[in-house]
Amino acid sequence: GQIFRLEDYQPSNYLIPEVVLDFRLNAEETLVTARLQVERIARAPADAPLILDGDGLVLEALAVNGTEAEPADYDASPDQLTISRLPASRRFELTIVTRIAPSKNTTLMGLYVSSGVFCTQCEAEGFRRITYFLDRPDILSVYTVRMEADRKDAPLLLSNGNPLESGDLADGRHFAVWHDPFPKPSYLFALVAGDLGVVKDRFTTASGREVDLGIYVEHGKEKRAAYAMDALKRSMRWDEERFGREYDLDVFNIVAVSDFNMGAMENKGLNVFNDKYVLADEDTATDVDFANIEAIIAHEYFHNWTGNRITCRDWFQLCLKEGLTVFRDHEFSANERSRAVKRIAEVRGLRAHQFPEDQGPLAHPVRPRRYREINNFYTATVYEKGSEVVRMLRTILGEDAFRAGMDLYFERHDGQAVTIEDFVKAFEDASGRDLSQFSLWYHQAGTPNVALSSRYDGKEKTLTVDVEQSVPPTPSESRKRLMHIPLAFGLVGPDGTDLDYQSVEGASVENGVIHLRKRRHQMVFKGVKARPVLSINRGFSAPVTLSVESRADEQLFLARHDSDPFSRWQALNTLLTDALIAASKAVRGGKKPVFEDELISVTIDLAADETLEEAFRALILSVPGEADVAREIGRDIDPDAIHTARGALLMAIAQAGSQTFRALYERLLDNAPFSPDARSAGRRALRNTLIEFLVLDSSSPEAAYRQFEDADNMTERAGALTVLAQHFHDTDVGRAALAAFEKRYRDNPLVLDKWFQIQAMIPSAATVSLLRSLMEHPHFSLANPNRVRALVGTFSMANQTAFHSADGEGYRLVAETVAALDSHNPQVAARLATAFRSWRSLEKGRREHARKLLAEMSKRTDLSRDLADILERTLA
Ligand code: B3K
Ligand code: ZN
Repeated sequence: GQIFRLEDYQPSNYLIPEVVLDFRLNAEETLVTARLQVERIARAPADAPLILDGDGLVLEALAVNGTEAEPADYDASPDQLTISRLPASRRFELTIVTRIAPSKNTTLMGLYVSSGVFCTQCEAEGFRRITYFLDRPDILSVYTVRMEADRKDAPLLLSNGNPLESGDLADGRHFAVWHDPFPKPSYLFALVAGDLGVVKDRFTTASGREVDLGIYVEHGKEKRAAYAMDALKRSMRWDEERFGREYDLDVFNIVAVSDFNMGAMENKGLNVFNDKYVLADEDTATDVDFANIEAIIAHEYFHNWTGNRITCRDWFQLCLKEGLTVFRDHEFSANERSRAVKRIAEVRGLRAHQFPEDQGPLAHPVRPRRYREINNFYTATVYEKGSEVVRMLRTILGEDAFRAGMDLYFERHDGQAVTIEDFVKAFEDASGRDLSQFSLWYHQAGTPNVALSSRYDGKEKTLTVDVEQSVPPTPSESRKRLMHIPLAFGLVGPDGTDLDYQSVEGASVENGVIHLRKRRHQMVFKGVKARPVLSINRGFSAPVTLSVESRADEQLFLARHDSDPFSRWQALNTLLTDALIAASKAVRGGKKPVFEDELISVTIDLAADETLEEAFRALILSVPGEADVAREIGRDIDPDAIHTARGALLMAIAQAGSQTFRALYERLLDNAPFSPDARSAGRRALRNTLIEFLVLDSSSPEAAYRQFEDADNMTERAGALTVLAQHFHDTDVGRAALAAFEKRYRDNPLVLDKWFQIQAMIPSAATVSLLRSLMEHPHFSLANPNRVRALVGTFSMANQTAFHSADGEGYRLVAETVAALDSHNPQVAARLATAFRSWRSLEKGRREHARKLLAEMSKRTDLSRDLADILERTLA
């Protein structure tokens, strides 16, 4: 297949300043008329052909300046329209008529139908499935969109921008016209037509613009959109206060649809959402759902400036909008909730998703240089590591210079399609600093490692710290350059407060941050009055792995006393991970795993510490997952040994914490009416972690079943059901709970997804056959991405023992699903296939099963470009 390379970028010979689209909407057959004002750029030759992108299109008619084109003057194929003879004048008008079939569109790209509602998804290259176009993000056009449909089926007609006019037509048809005054790339085009309910509100911007807000959902679900509306208004205010960014149209609409390839889409003025990230109330959504809704509503809204007003020159620059916008939504959530808890959750996510990507065959730089299929680059690296890079920029520059850089970026590039170089330059110019070494974070793949050791000299009162950085090789990048790594730190004194020092040499240190720029630094802190414990990479200031030479008692001390809550969690997490690695080794060697008493007691003490917030204590009790331990082991992995080791650790904590946990669980019971706020959610999170220890300690499902029955909210109900399924799935109580849940929520797809998901996580040899029978369930369908992700996605990502079952049956199940999906929805198939990305780090038997299946799959001749690309890179 064709490979696209960054260095091949060429500006287009033609621009399309204006687009008028006309849609005759009909599910089976929709006629699209596009009237394009085209402009040849001054330096292009007059006979330069105009080559428009298409994808599976049928051309009905083509006219140039209103006159039907001669067949000899153009060539139309489903994937391209080449016009070789064009008027001599630099400006002309093209009229293109295409015919498309929305109801047959199973890829969910371009125009399709979801539960009877017409909707579109154009990022990255879906617009070319609607009409022939220069479908690339540096072509910015002003759009006017006219839609015509049956009034009965589609009383609602929405597009980007502001509504212009609407009215009735003959035969029960009607129309509406929308106009978006802001030039935008085609990937931000959207339309929605259907019969939906709405929640309306208003927002007045800082400078007094009145904005009509609408969230459109299936009839009857309006009440469940209230939280999303609240999150939207808070996002709009926050962007004004924090970044000085105001909304710019008279309306802002969000539409929730049930068939969607990802989370949501930031189309200008008309965001389209996976309904999973809109709909919530206490009976149907967990606190995690509420938090995700808040974050994604904010994310898509923030794109209005970082992505829409300033967009990407080409798709290699994807992180320009995604990394930056993730950083902005992280800051928003940190502001609305607990900053420390939010940071820990982010780091856990980064390590669970981005680190394995960066350490496996799919590794790529935050700004890639080549791709075969751009949809495969909406990755944890582009999004989450991209956000970490922006966060480091802020750490290095400080809040004020960072904000000045953002202001300059907005001022300089509003209305443009730009690059990462433009972005970084704005910060260099605003701060006067040289960011060239720092920019390597965008260009170089791989997770850097920092090795550290320190020694204190009591007589001289000096602390000497030796630091060394290294970046491991990644596919097609064997030699790495030295990075600029900002490490926030503290010297924690005997009483737990940070010690001062008089001077430091060997590396530059500013505002509590060490700046590594060389391979090795030997740093000497002078005037350190007592022996400190070094607390390093506070707040996870740099996305690196650490190899710290330190004693377990020093880590325990940090877990108990560090003034940075993130570091306390990190210190404990490091100790627990090390203990689990040792225990897995023991299990594999046929020995019984043992855990240090002190490690167990610090865990329990922190969980019980009433001076700490409940959400933080819940994270303390969420001991590292099986996949976390596997990742740290890194090679020759035996998932069964890890599972046994982790089970033993949970049991050890459960037994030692028995009394404490029982009392705490009762105390946390909240009789107040439900509220989704962070404090209440934290209390529920802690109760949900405790319930697992209670049932383990008592070897009885009873406490969990009681919580399942008594819960007045989904967080506690699903939490209890998860514990029952994990530990008591083959008991009557476990089966009864699963059956009751199914019965109660059978008609609510989003909740039924949780039922599928909870079963997909059951750690048992029988889970593969359970999954096969669930795929025959009347409510299972390969056509609905949420359902596929809930069942098969969860299985492949969150069920280490069953997915990696030693007989290879877990792999087979996923491989078969991928193959079946591919002809239907290649994007979802390719995403599911990335579950195999760490296959080389498994022990020999499993590795061989995975290799065989991957090789078998990649031999098929009918693979989509999406899947072929993932398979090829995974096997390389
Ligand atoms: N920009 C979209 C993602 C589009 C994915 C296309 N395969 C959502 C977001 O990041 O906000
Ligand atoms: Zn985004």
